[in-house]
Amino acid sequence: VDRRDGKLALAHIYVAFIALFIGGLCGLLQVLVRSGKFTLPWGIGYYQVLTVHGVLLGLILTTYFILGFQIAAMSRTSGTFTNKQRSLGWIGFWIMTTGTVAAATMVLLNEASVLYTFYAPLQAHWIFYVGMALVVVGSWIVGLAKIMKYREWRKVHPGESSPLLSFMVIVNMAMWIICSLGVAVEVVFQLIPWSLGWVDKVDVLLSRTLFWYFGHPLVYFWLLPAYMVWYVVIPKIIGGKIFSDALARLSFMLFLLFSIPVGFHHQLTEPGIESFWKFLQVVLTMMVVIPSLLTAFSMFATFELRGRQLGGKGLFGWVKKLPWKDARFAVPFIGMAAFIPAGAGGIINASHQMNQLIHNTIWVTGHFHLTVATTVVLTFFGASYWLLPHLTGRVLTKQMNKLAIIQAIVWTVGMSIMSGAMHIVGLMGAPRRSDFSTYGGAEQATDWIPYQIAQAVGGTILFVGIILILYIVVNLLFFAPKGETEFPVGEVSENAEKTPMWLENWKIWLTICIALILFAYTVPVIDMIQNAPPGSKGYKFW
Ligand code: HAS
Repeated sequence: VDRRDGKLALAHIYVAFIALFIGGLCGLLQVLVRSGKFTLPWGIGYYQVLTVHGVLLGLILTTYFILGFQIAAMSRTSGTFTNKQRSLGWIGFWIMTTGTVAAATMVLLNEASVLYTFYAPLQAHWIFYVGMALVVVGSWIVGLAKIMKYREWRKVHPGESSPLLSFMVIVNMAMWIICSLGVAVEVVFQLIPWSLGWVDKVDVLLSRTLFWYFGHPLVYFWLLPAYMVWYVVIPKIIGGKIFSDALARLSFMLFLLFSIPVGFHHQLTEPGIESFWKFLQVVLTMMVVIPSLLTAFSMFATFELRGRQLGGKGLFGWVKKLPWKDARFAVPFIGMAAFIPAGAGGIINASHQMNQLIHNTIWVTGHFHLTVATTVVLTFFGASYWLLPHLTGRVLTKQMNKLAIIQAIVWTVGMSIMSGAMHIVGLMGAPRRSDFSTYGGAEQATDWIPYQIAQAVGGTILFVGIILILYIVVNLLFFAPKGETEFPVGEVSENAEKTPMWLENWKIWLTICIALILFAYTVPVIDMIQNAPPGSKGYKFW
């Protein structure tokens, strides 16, 4: 990666790890409060801390790390950014960072304790919403730079498939741009006018719908960079080949199609949406499971082929041949393994009837700590072990490699305890997002306490994991020995079929994507606007 592009990528990654530190600290405070054995000092509120935790880890750490990783990936596979493209990247970065500082300041001042989902009826200071809007607009500008780079590559190479990693970056970015339009509309037309007092009321159902139109694809915006590492980088690290370029592209395109028109599976218990539309979106949710199953198949195939090439015999003998001592492989692998129960939990959530049982319980929190906070985050950590030294011109020492594996083990132990306890106690009815550990002295709540203490134990172990990763990151950024580290990019197996060009025909895919969104949302949104509660239609913008 060109040094100037590397600087831009690194700027994003710095912000990501600062967010990890502050957000992680707030996570520790939260599990301690929920254990019922600890009270926050100086009048700090539970929801204030929960908002810092969710916004910094769910929105800031992820978005910054992903944008930084994508810049490096584009530069590595499509060539150095032009000065104009790089300048756009920097403009976007600074707009996002201004927004982040503005929003974070409001949350820290307790003027925006509205949680990371920030839909109505909880209301924040208008500066928080403007800050979040700047984060989104800034990210679009960074995205534009990547799209320009991609178009330039395709112009110079007519009739050729683009480099796989660049293609994946563009699918990831397209998904982000299309879905963040929903939250942008919510913020600009509902939340900002409302928080400024220009309108008295907003339609809460519409606000939640616009948020979840964004909020579900958001989780795949987090997942796809992890899949980029699994599909493209891991085969190279283990000395194997990419199983199939076409399968990888198909799986990414299926994500683009099916990740957006599914927001209602977060609103299955909500009145005001007809059950037909909920059913339709549940069906589409089951469709979005398919590209993950394709990915699982592809990963197993890659591992088995390589293990057997190295002499692994019998049904599972090849497993032993994989490079378990290499943190660049072992750490993301733990993330993959975690995705098996995590994904199964997701399918339970999406099943309309079972959703009645788990909705708004801490089971959901357990689910997303396995998906985003284990599968995705451990893959990002694993990627950092080659990406950071590659960008800083350093090397990961043997000692740091060992520490990285210990870090992943600490994370796995902490997360298994914390997320396991969340899943179990969620089934016992313990609500999420509640600091009322004793639930007004209700008898049922006494059964929850041991699990909440287990969450505190797991959360504390996880915080040790955060200290360890930050130690390794600081080492890789500033102190590790100088040297060359490779940005690993795998080659496609010679046995794979040639990638058909229609997989990169954006006209077809974007048309289907928009048609599915219109099909899933037009009628229910018109219904919502027509049936909006009295007074909430009074704003000038609809
Ligand atoms: Fe989810 C709620 C459904 C995936 C994140 N999800 C959330 C929330 C978050 C989140 C943050 O339908 C909470 C939002 C809030 O604050 O309210 N989720 C699903 C489904 C999937 C799914 C069907 N979620 C994710 C991913 C996330 C994420 C990924 C983040 C990155 N989720 C829901 C639903 C809700 C929900 C409902 C709302 C619940 C409610 O009522 O509030 C699927 O995409 C999952 C498919 C995955 C698989 C697994 C494939 C396995 C692979 C690994 C292979 C392993 C290998 C290694 C090769 C089918 C690819 C081998 C290793 C060995 C050891 C053998």
